[in-house]
Amino acid sequence: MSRQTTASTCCYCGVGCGVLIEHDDERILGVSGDPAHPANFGKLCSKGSTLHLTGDLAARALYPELRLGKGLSRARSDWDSALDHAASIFADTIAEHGPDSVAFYISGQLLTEDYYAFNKLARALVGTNNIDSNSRLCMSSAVVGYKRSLGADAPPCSYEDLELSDCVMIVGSNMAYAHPILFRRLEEAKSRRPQMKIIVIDPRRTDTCDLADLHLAILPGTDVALFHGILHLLLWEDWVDRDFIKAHTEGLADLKNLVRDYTPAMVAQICGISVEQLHQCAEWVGTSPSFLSLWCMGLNQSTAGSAKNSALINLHLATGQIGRPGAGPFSLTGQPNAMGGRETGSLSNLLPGHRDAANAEHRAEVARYWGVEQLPATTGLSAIELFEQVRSGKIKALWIACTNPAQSMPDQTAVRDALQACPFVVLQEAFRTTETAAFADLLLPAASWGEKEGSVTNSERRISHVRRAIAAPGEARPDWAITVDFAQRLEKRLRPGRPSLFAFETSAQLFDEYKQLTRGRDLDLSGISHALIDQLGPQQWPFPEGASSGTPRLYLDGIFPTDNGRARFVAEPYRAAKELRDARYPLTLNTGRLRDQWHGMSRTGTAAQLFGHVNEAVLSLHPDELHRHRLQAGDLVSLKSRRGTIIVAVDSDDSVRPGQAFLPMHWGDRFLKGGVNTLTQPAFDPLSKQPELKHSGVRLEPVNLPWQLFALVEGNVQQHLETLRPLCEAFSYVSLSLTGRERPALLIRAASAVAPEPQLLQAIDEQLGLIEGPVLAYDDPRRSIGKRVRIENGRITAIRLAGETLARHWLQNLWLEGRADEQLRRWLLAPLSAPPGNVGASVGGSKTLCNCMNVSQRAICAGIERGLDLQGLKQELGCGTQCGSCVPEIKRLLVATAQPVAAVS
Ligand SMILES: Nc1nc2c(c(=O)[nH]1)N[C@H]1C(S)=C(S)[C@@H](COP(=O)(O)OP(=O)(O)OC[C@H]3O[C@@H](n4cnc5c(=O)[nH]c(N)nc54)[C@H](O)[C@@H]3O)O[C@H]1N2
Ligand SMILES: Nc1nc2c(c(=O)[nH]1)N[C@H]1C(S)=C(S)[C@@H](COP(=O)(O)OP(=O)(O)OC[C@H]3O[C@@H](n4cnc5c(=O)[nH]c(N)nc54)[C@H](O)[C@@H]3O)O[C@H]1N2
Ligand code: SF4
Ligand SMILES: [Mo]
Repeated sequence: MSRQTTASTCCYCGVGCGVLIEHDDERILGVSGDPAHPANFGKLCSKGSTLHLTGDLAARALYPELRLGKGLSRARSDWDSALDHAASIFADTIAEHGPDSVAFYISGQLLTEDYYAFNKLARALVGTNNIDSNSRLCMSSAVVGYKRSLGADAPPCSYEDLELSDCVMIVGSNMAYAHPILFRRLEEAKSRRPQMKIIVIDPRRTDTCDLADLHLAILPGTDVALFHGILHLLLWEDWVDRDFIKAHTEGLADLKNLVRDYTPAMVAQICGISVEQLHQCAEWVGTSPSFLSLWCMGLNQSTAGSAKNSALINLHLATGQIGRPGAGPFSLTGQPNAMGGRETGSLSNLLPGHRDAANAEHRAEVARYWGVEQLPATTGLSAIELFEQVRSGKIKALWIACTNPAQSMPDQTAVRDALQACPFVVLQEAFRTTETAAFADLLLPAASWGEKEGSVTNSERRISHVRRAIAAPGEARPDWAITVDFAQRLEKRLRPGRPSLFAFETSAQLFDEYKQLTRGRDLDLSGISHALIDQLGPQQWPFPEGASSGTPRLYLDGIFPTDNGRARFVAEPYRAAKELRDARYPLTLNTGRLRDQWHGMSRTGTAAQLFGHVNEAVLSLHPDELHRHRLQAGDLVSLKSRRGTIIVAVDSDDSVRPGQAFLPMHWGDRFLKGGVNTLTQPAFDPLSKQPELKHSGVRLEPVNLPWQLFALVEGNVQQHLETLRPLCEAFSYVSLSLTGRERPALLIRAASAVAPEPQLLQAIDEQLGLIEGPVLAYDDPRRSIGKRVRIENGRITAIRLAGETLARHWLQNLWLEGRADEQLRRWLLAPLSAPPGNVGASVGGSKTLCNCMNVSQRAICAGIERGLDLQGLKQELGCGTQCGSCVPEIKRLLVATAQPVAAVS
């Protein structure tokens, strides 16, 4: 087969970069940035550029699988039987318990056409508003913020504004990790125009702070107080745009009354910053010729998420910093098509075309267009409420697509109970390995990135055509096709003899039907089609029929899509996060992203290379906090919240303030026993219903888990993971990851209070290939200590240490170097457990900073010691020369070496 290139988009974040997929019609061979795509102009970050290395077929869902009774295991089925079965269960449930006894939980990672099919299915055919998406955990506070402050859910800016702005405030966003290509654009702009001011507002000192002129490490959840404090100063200093306020806004009087109380001293105290910092921030916001704000989950994932969004937009309205180049409130959308979800009505309270389910006129418009008598008026359930009602038994059939709630929803114990209790769970998934897959009664294999066609909208309202490069593996089908097929079977039962609502054969037909519902609305994209994007390239809405180009910026005329055309100041007082630190839970747990992992790791977790940057879930704590708890980096602790407990290793990290703790969000039960969201809370914002995933009260308790296990095994890592993870369930602490680039291996660390039964260890050894063949073993059953290594062709291919694991770094390094020498043999066959001689550098120290060029932190530090600067490091080691994602970290190492900080005693 000849090599070909297909232009498409990256399936990860909301930047929406264009990618060129290199393939031979059967396999994807490589990816590169699409130079013609206006989001990234050819660049890709460390996740985008490794897309072709992910998606191991061994982890993919390939055939429909059906479970015919709880307690039984699923068996392979075929599409006809599977979908007929699902249709009959849904039809029966609806007939017996009404339309609101079923629900759909979908995802910001679906394509616009997929969403549209799901919305029509739920609202027009089933007759329920119980259709919500994981965007409830992500963007719903921004949706409320835009709608109530500006009148419509429309981010008004363009990426270009990052380059044009004089003052950029990045708040609750670690864009260096989460929106790297936009961060690259900002870095370049700042290096061209160093006078541009960058403010970062984040309780942690993240890599994003690398670019900041001012970092406000506010106390978690205090953003509303901060924004009101800034507005207080803007009004006091007269840094406001009175003409704009008068001509284009309403409601300032009430807000003025409110913010009068937010004096600098009080705000500085609430936020845990200095009055000088507050003043500096207000001055730059108020006096810069243009002011842009960028925000993400630090604002949205909060019980005050809606208030935070509106309080930030207030600052733009007061200064007239909206509707012109380099200015405006600009939410960074998380998922690749969270925007498309909002446009098509994929939250329970919305309807297609930026309409509201609670609005009778909106319902009538859509019902008329769809040719049904009416749409349901009952309020639909939002994600947290939805799973509550699954748990209480009110929802009896649940359809989940393209999301992994058994990993990503807060309060996992409740979520897993709900999934367990639900009589019928359907899961439409590309990977059969996810935590949620274990609960599915029907697993439907979905085509994934590179295998499906449709459209997505990125953060700047730009619609791209997602193109298919290769056929989906096995029997996997595109999401819209699965949904339409199911809907056709269901309508035969629910509306027999009536014309089909789902006569779609291509995704373009779905798009063409959908776009008419946007006609005349703020997001009017009736002029766009798949073919038009192919012709003109990706376009920004609004793009009404007859237009020749899209719309880079909204509200240039100061007219807003509210009833009277005026934007609204929103006056809401600061409310603290729900779980404040107290004597029982003295730490605030913050959770968030790592650079190289994506959410529950169904895709990124298949590439060993992507574990190189951070190999294990560790709890970051300030050195003082470690000291106070008498802990050392690497120690295991029991981390408790009001909802559950997990056991995890701690690390010393002075980018986290004392009293706080940070855990990456990515590790679910598959990779870390219990998973991170066992701890997080379901409390949500009253308007957006978005849960407070960023702040949970926790405490640390010491654990005594003297019996430890370390294992490493090469080969089919997905299969090893699948068989070994359940065997590890008996241990208190279990952490799995992949390692190695050329020869990927599965790595297991586990610990428990007492040694396991010998049979369990034997079962594990069997899986590891450490029973027979070229295996060297030393066992001391009396001490419950044992070591086994498999050596093939002079190289280690599997390791297992039990009891204690002192030699693990040494062995892992030997494995990495492909060595299996006499010294190893002698050590293996002796009762010694500690490694011979020098333990060798810990493998932890060789964390891969530059993933593209495979350059370790150790190599970079050595280079810095030799006197190399950034340019020198790039030239000599090649690090940071490709995607650039590691440059902020390299710069930090350079700074740390230049000004050694006093060691913490
Ligand atoms: N590498 C990577 N990139 C991703 C994703 C991924 O999984 N991996 N996921 C994508 C998705 S869906 C999303 S939603 C985005 C999320 O992108 P971000 O929101 O940028 O990422 P997070 O790390 O979740 O959180 C951002 C920051 O909020 C801070 N924060 C916590 N509490 C507060 C607070 O009270 N106030 C303020 N001001 N800040 C606070 C945290 O310390 C954290 O640094 O990333 C997208 N991009
Ligand atoms: N503690 C904590 N929890 C969080 C967050 C946090 O910051 N902290 N962030 C929250 C946020 S912002 C988000 S967006 C959520 C994300 O949470 P999830 O939505 O659960 O995240 P993913 O793991 O990306 O799930 C997407 C699933 O779709 C599958 N998939 C991939 N491609 C396709 C496809 O084409 N079709 C189908 N049908 N399936 C496909 C993937 O294998 C994956 O299992 O997590 C939330 N949870
Ligand atoms: S910034 Fe990275 S993850 Fe996001 S779309 Fe671009 S390449 Fe993909
Ligand atoms: Mo998200």
